[in-house]
Amino acid sequence: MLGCATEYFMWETQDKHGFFMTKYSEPSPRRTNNWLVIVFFTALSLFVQSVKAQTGDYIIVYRNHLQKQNMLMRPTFTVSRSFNIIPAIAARLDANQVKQLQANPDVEYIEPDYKIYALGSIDTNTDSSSGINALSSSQTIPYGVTMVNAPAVWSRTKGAGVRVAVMDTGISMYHPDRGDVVNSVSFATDQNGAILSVEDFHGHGTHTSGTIAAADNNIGVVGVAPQADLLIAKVMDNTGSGDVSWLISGIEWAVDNNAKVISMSLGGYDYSAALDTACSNAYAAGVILVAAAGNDNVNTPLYPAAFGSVISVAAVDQNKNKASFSNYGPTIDLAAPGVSVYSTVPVSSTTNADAIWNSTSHQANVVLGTAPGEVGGLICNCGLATSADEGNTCPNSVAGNIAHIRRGNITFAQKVAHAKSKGAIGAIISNNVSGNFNGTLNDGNSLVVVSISQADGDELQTLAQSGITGTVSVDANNLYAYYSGTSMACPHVSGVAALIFAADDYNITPAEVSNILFNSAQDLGQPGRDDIFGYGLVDAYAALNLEKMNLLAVFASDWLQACSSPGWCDGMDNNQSGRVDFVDFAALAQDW
Ligand SMILES: [Ca+2]
Ligand SMILES: [Ca+2]
Repeated sequence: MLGCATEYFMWETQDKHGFFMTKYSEPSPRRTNNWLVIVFFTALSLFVQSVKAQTGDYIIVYRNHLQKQNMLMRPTFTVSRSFNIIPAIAARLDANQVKQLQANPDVEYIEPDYKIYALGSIDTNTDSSSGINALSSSQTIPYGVTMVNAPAVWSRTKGAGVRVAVMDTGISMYHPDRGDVVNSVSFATDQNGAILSVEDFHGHGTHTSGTIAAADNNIGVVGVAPQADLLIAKVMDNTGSGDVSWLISGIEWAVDNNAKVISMSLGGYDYSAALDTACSNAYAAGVILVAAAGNDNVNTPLYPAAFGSVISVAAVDQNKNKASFSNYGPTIDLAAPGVSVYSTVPVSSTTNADAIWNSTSHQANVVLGTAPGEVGGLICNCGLATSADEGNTCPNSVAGNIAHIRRGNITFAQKVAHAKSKGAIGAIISNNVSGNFNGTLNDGNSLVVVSISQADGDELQTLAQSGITGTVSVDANNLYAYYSGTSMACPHVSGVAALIFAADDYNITPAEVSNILFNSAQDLGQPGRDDIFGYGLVDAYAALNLEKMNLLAVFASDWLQACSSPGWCDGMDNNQSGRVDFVDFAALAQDW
């Protein structure tokens, strides 16, 4: 919901852009302002009441950074996370600690560390058997990318140089159609507090990232802004949920890494004042924030989408009708395709894997985090691949060949990292107990890696001693899938925002980008802004045209200003009006 913030910045925009913005702007900011104030205070009183002292995870917001720093120098509890974007920390507190902090005059407020959720999932109504082979098919443009008119502007820009930060479940680092990831980080932890890898074992983050920036090559799909630079922040775990504190860390990291767009296909119904402030501060720092409106077909604000500093995106289907699940209401800003959206997904545990030697297929399972593909060569025994002794080290001959590794002692990721360091192109991990198993490379890996049973491993161990060749494969047929949700609508808007930033040759502000997005959207449903589609369907082509007009308006006003100085525009009164005016400018601008 970009309401009050838009209005505040609108005055600047009008000054700068003159008639263009005033002509197109039609916000109803008073109503949304009041609404926001009511929500804010209702939520404030709710959480003040709800923080009854009990052990749990909290966000503690100090009155300023100095007071937070003072506390950090002599903490009375374990701090799990400290923020710079807001003067706050996250911590697990018991009842007494909560009471003490609530009475501390340095503390502005304490709120529970609420949960956030991924807002999209595999569309089971769509035939997944139409999955294309990433490595052999030609590239298709998903319907949503076409519906938002992205291909119509690709001759002008594909988003190059603009950093889009994706707050999600991570990304499949070794997807062959992955966009350009310039930096990545994980703020998600497991139940023991250990940081999870950025590798996406859920699928949601790889899917939303693909809609923004899947590579424009000759395979798979293509994103809205295929040359945008992706910043990947893992703020949800491999079940698709996370904590508000993880998201605040992700937003802070995105701002620190010069993101222009933050894409948030996630949310929850609990109002977090800390997250609200973090989003406002990111917006003030020059970042445009986009989020999914929610999938419950209700008129209920979902956060972060409903914050004043965030663009809330509802979902439409292939016919531009409201998606049956899409939330609605006064906080909706824009609509975008969110039903049966085709995009990239990681190799899943149900993907076909194979290990072949002696011309025989042996039962093999995918080791999650593997690269897809097929590799062949000599199979070399690496023992446990711990590099502790010669028997547990890959031989140099593994370079360009396949490592056979026994399970045990260290993680699969460590084993495969060792094999990779010796030049292996694939790996087979055999069980150390009876039967087959499913493993996960918790940091992802670029090798093709499968697992086999202990019995097959014993056979392979013996054969490899005297030299044997084989192949290892992980199917590349299921690297794309149809998902539905407002999570799928959100990245279409994020991608178009990136295209606007990339097309702009002056320092455009987030407020100007949102104005352009709203005023260029295709109106749907009731005329004008409405509670189902907001300002309408996001439209890259119309947005870039409007951006160009705004640019001309800025030049025109600067130019006319300069012409008021004596001697500056002598001889430019082409229409003989007695002064240099807009008509003269328009004639001049025709040649630009
Ligand atoms: Ca592609
Ligand atoms: Ca409308």
